[in-house]
Amino acid sequence: MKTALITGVSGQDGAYLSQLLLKQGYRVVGLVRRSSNAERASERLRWLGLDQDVELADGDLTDLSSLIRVLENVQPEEVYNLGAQSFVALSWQQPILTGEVTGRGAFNMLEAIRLLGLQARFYQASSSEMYGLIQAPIQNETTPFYPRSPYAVAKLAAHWITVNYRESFGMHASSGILFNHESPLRGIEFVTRKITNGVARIKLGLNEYLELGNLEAERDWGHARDYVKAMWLMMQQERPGDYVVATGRSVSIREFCDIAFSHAGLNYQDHVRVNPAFLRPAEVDCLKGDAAKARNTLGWAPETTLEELAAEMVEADLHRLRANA
Ligand code: NDP
Ligand code: GDR
Repeated sequence: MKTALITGVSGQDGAYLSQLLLKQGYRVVGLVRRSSNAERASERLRWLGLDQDVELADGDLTDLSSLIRVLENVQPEEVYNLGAQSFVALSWQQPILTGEVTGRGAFNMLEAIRLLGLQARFYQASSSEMYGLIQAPIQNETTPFYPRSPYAVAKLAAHWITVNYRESFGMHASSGILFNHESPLRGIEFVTRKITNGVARIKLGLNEYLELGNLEAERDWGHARDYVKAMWLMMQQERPGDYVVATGRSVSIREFCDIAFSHAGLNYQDHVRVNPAFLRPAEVDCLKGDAAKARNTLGWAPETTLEELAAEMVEADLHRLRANA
């Protein structure tokens, strides 16, 4: 039985990755930071019915000693570094914390593995945000990066230290450059979930309007359940590497509103208002990924359409609100 350690296990991807690894027969240990409400750490795992199956270990990406202790105890064969301050908009409010967790956290984890002499394979959750001010209309592994937020700058440092430890120390360290991926377990502050939750609230008569920022930004959105498969596949390769994971279809926030509101029989134009408070100091206007390398080398392809994803998210939000009524 293989053992995997997942940082960020309480987040969206941590939950879906746990599900996938448990199905493959892994022992899954998740790193969680101490909270005054321990229940919250397992909330997403509980949604997937996995809270009894994932072991939790206390630690924090900013605390090297805790990472060393956990790695020493757990002795994982695979380490998935998903932990981050992952909300781009917040990274302008808390740039230093974002640098510490999202950037230096990866340095800490790689260094902990190296200091202990573990043979563990390492996955870094890199991001399409690193392309920022895009240098090519469709982005692949060779497209130059141009980060546009403190978050993206931190992710770029984490990405390059992963490449560097691979090249310097021969570590099996891979970096997945994942484009936006969503699900019913997406945090409510991210735009897709904010929209699907808004649709559900409007449908149930709890609100009349939804306030958003830039409706013209375009994103290449996939389903988190599909994307965690790509992470696992990277770790099963004989050689480590960097892979873009994307659908190749890019859609504006406005179009996503149209899809999500239409699913509930509503017209988004009657309910969406623009509030400049949600605009960002620097925007990433358009992202569209070319996942040919993942398709050809890993045999990976997305399985869920954007319409299916939006429908699943709206239905889940309706269900949640009705259950809490
Ligand atoms: P989430 O925001 O849902 O989850 C982030 C996780 O990181 C949470 O479990 C959080 O714990 C944990 N975390 C935060 N700070 C620390 C810390 N100091 N020490 C340890 N853990 C910490 O993110 P996603 O699941 O959506 O994304 C997973 C990873 O993939 C992130 O690194 C993200 O930046 C990256 N990514 C995501 C994409 C997406 O579209 N979803 C696309 C590309 C990259 P807590 O619950 O305690 O807050
Ligand atoms: P992003 O996701 O910044 O791409 O980062 P988010 O959903 O926050 O924003 C996507 C786009 O929507 C626009 N937008 C709004 N965004 C939010 N959150 N709220 C709004 O009201 C709103 N209105 C318009 C944004 O300006 C932006 O253009 C996500 C995170 O998961 C990162 O961790 C990850 O690395 C990248 O995806 C790939």
